[in-house]
Amino acid sequence: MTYTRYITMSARMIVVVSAAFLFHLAAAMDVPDQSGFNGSFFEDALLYIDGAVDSVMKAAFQAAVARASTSPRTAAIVANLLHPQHMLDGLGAAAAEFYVQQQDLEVQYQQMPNNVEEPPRPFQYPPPTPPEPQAYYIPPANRFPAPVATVAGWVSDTFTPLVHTIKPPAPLRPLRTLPPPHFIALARPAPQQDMKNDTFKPEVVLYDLACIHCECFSPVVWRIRLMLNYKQIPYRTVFVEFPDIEPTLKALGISPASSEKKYSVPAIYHQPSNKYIMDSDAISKFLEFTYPEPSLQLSSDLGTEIEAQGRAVLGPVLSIAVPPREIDHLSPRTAEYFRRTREARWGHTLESLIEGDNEEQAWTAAQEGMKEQDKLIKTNRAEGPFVLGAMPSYTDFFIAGVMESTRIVHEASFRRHMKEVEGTQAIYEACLPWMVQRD
Ligand SMILES: N[C@@H](CCC(=O)N[C@@H](CS)C(=O)NCC(=O)O)C(=O)O
Repeated sequence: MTYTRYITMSARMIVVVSAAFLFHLAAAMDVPDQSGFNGSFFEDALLYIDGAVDSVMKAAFQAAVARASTSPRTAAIVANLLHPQHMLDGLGAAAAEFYVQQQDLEVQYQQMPNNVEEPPRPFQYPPPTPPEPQAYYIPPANRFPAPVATVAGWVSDTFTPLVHTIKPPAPLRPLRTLPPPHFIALARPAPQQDMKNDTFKPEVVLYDLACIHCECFSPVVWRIRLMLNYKQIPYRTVFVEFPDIEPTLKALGISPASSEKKYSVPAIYHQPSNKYIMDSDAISKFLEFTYPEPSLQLSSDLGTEIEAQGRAVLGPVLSIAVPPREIDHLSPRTAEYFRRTREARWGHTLESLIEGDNEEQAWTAAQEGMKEQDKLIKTNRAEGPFVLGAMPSYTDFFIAGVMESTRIVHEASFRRHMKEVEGTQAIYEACLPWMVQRD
């Protein structure tokens, strides 16, 4: 009886131990959890291949491949890449790995996952044509450089394609200050010349004073420019810096009318008559004679009085207000020249002109004169906006030239001038159509 019991117990133990052994064996053959799978796919998969080849268990190998990814599509591709698996049968682990390494990938081009950065490119302007929204990459033979999780996202189409946006550089600052709003509102179709057109033949070259805005800012040159624009004479401009006026005009063979006079702009070259002329008075007479239509009255008693009074009344105010600000509108070389020559001539700094209440005092001192000036300017107001009524004269260009020059250098002085001598506003605005060509 006892023996029978021992035999029975022994048999049960053998069954239990065998079952435990079989379970253990089955567990050993199972694949590890997905959580432990965190490297390049092939490196990790080869661990399973080792086990699979050693035990020659096809099902375990397939399971390893299938569990390599949660994406069925990835599993399908991986299985395809490793096909034909039966070639591994009978190979040792090293030989199997070598075989897998040598396989050509059937998928030649793979979309890059979106966490792979492009190499930085040098700045280019204009920007190069934007690349395709998705970059392509030929993976090295039999190696997936990306972690399986990324590969899974990529083959299952769940990643967002890279979108390259190349930011263009900020637009360049406009060189010129914009004209004031009333300028834009009032300017009528201008006698502007299409210089880009091949048929444009300038008859006049206007030598003008250079400033950093590349536009006319000299009150005297403005008189001639207004006249050229008014008469629609085709011309082009050559801007000359203050220190270059004398050498430039000398080189052209121009000489001042008398030994007291110095080289100055405006100067013109008249191409049809092959003549160089310097000095605004001489130029205005020449232009009126050569281009009589539309005519411009160059002088009148009223005009002469207004110009003389303007010089006497507003001259002192503007010669205080303008030079210290003018320097900000000149190139560095010219600003240095301007400061050196003016300060030597006047015996004080430019800035001292507007120190304290100098400027205010000058405006106050001009009060009575400005009232007189306003009355004179409005003499013929009933007939039109200009000094002589309906038609512009050279005096209007004298006034408008001073105002436009002041506006460019110091807008506050321009506005005050227009407020104190009210009649100037109508003249300035009526001259705006002839201020459109300004360079
Ligand atoms: N008398 C000359 C004077 C013109 C004038 O003063 N021009 C100034 C520029 S607004 C000039 O050229 N200055 C040269 C200098 O200061 O070196 C005219 O009416 O044309």
